Amino acid sequence: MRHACRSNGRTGKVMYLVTGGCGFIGSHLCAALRARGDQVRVLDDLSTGSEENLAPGVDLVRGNVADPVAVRAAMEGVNGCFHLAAIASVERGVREWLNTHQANLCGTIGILEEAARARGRIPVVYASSAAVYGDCDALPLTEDAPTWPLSAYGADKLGCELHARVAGVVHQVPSIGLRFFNVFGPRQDPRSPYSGVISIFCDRLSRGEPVTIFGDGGQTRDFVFVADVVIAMMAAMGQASTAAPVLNVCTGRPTSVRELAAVVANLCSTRLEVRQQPPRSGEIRHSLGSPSLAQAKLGLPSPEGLSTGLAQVVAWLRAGRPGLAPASQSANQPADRRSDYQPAYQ
Ligand code: NAD
Ligand code: UD2
Repeated sequence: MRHACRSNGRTGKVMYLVTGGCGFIGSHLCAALRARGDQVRVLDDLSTGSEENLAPGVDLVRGNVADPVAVRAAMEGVNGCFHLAAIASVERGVREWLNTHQANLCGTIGILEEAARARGRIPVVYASSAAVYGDCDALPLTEDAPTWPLSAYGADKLGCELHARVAGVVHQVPSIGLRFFNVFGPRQDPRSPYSGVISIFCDRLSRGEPVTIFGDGGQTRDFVFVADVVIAMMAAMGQASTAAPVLNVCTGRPTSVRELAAVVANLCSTRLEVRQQPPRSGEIRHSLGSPSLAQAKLGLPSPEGLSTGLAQVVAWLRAGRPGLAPASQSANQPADRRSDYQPAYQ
């Protein structure tokens, strides 16, 4: 279905800017936007993302989201912006405090400032994180829970929410922030030291290798499948407002790391061999969100079950990880590998 543009008095097809569109979540969003007939431009510096992730027909502007000149060029003529570009790693925020701050908070302010310059104001849907909550005891976390981040990454994501509010009040920029919990799915690179536990476990167990569990494995997470995150982002664009709302994107279902390992081993038909290591320092024991407000505001369907999502990750790994460039030869990867994997929402 093609969407005629009704916003900002423009006519014609809708054009969206997706920052970070070459990354894990952004590439799925671009594919879904293209599948419904939207025009898509991506601003990405390819620092962790890969051009091979991009769906056909997406325009790539290679640049830094913290560079106002690059942002201005990328925002030209768009009807909305999905802002995902960030250094999505708590650990890197520890080691590169100022550098990650520039990408994660200054980059967001740059997007909001440019959105304010457009005559009709450009609506912005941006990625926040469950990291804004820190270690909060009252579970499941609702959006009105106290925000007390424990990391520079979480502090910057909370800063994004505060600046989005300022953008709404002072500059009339409509926005909406989505607090993603632990997102998983195909194209999350298991070789990255910052990758999520699901991609690591699926990678190891699909090859019959042991997995490492930090601590006793009783810690729990709210794992949300990437296709559900894409659905939430697309629905959120219509709900951007100058009140700058924020919503959780989660399932409300806890899964322990030990349970996860067992489910993945079963899916891979392999014996589970666990190597135990001490708990990671500063780690949250339980992270669980309430999806109720987002479901009500965005009209979201029930989230995908964990096993269904896991099966797609394992299928993607077995297909040779299409879309992810081989570690040392990203420029040589054949472009037609992109079409080997079709996400469920297409
Ligand atoms: P990712 O690393 O796969 O994608 C990030 C993309 O942004 C990459 O393509 C990277 O090249 C690009 N990028 C990084 N810095 C940039 C810069 N300065 N200028 C331009 N492009 C830049 O990460 P992801 O998991 O897809 O995360 C997407 C967003 O969702 C991020 O904002 C992240 O903080 C947020 N988030 C992710 C999770 C998760 O579980 N994956 C959880 C909470 C929030
Ligand atoms: C997630 C996000 C992080 C930040 C944080 C906020 C990812 C990848 N990271 O960190 O960016 O938003 O939430 O709270 O989404 N584990 C193992 N073995 C492994 C790998 C991990 O036991 O090989 C454990 C790990 O100790 C943790 C759990 O699995 O208890 C989840 O780890 P993670 O790195 O996937 O995500 P998390 O919640 O630490």
